[in-house]
Amino acid sequence: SKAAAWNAEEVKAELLKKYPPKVARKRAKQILINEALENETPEISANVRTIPGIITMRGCTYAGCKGVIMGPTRDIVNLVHGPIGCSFYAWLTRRNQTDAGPDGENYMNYCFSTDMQEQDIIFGGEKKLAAAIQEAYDLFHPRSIAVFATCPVGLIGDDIHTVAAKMKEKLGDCNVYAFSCEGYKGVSQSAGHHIANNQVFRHIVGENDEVKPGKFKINLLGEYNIGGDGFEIDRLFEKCGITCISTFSGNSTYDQFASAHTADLNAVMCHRSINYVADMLETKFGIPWIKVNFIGAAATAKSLRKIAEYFGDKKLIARVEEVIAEEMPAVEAVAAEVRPRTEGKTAMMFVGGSRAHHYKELFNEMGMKTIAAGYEFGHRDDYEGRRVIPDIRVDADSRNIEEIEVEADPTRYQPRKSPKELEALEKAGYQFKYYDGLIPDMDNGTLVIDDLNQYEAEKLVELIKPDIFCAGIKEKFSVQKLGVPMKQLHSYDSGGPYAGFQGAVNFYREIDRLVSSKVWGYLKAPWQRDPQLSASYNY
Ligand code: CFN
Ligand code: HCA
Repeated sequence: SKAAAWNAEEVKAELLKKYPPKVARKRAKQILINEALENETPEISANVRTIPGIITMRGCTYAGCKGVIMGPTRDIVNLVHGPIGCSFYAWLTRRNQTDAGPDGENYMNYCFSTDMQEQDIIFGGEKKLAAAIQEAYDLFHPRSIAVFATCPVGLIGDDIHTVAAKMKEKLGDCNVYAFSCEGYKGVSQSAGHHIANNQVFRHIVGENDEVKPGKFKINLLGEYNIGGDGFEIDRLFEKCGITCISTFSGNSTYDQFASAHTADLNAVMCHRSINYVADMLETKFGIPWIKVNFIGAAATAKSLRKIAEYFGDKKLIARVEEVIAEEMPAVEAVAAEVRPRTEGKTAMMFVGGSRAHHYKELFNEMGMKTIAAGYEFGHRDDYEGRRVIPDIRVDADSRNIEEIEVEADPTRYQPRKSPKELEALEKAGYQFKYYDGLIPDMDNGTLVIDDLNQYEAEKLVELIKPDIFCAGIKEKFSVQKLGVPMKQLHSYDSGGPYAGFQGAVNFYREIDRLVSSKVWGYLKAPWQRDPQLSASYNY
């Protein structure tokens, strides 16, 4: 392994060297050298604005709301009010998969947009939006139509909520509601998650009180069926005898959201994107939530056990053990097969708001070390694994950006207090929720970097040369051109599923192929490698 050949302090200094002093000071608070085991890692600055001029890896609020949270639901018509590019460039790129069954409704392959033009920007687009809702209704008669605002909608002041309410009333049997998720709001996708959570809770959850059959009823929150992950998790739930009432939101339906309040437990997979729904279900309906992670075979086993323990049913606990015992041998066999080639190799991961942490487990199982990791838009609670349970105002108006900023209130989030201070806070009535966070899980001396940008990504790869680099499409080719294999942990390139037991097997094999390939050594042309050849070409 090349791991020992670099020094974290030097790397950090090198990353900051090119910035003007003010920018360097700000970035320094987002680049940490991990010492979490001694609990001495300084506080990370997260969920803050990207400094203008920096080419961030982040996406926008519209992406977080329409693309991430609402996008994977198959029988809601997701209508984007905006210029066509916002729809076109988000069309099926996330690889969230759907199986509607033989007769099921599925609008996933469609791309619905009002296709705003210059005249709509000047004279207003409300009439065009109402007409588009009517057209979608006439064509498909969907159970529900969701309207999403893009940047210009907020700038010109189209009142999409009033249009949606009027159309809902006019259509009668179709729930129509809107999301003020203009791309420029907030600092990243994260604001869009919050807006989507609030609206889905206000307009859909609780609409269907019908009690579904099943003994152990859960909702799976924060699982989006990327590359079929959700299908593998569903397979395991079924095998164990756990009933999944709703998934937020991979391969989900309107009715699943509407019935979510009939479940007994919420299992939260991606905390960042859906914690607001988890909190609201707890506050309004008394359904508690636990953190799970189905990325990694050990993590999957642990999460299934956690769910069974919550119900405390002897038969369920025994069944879960049976399933684990049945599934693990195949996983362990492949892990043992790849390990001679993967052991000791190094990985870097810069993804979203939970995967940079979740995937560390899978690399661990292959004997690989994560030497640098970070989120694009995680908050401090995602880094530190501890948060105050907020008192959610369920009826707060999500059109108001203030509600999003509630989270920045320092009295609500006290994640890095000493045990004594925490005790005092707990006595004062604050309730904490604890779960695994990225920082406590990283080894000493590794790098934790928030909102990594394109420049720093290339610098990191040049300086440390990891055996594999994981991020998104914007990083894919610049990294590979530096001679380092790159795995997309958003879309999984064309692969997956990587969740659950079968997913772990897929991942081991894929990473083995990538880090063992000799192709990266042939990246330089002969004359670039050999000075003598180079001289003879340059006569
Ligand atoms: S599927 Fe999720 S797991 S929802 Fe979130 S924070 Fe994004 S779209 Mo890309 S891959 Fe990524 Fe996470 Fe949760 Fe995906 S790490 S950035 S907004 N994300
Ligand atoms: C988004 C979606 C994204 C982008 C992935 C990428 C996804 O943030 O808008 O940059 O490759 O997972 O599809 O995160």
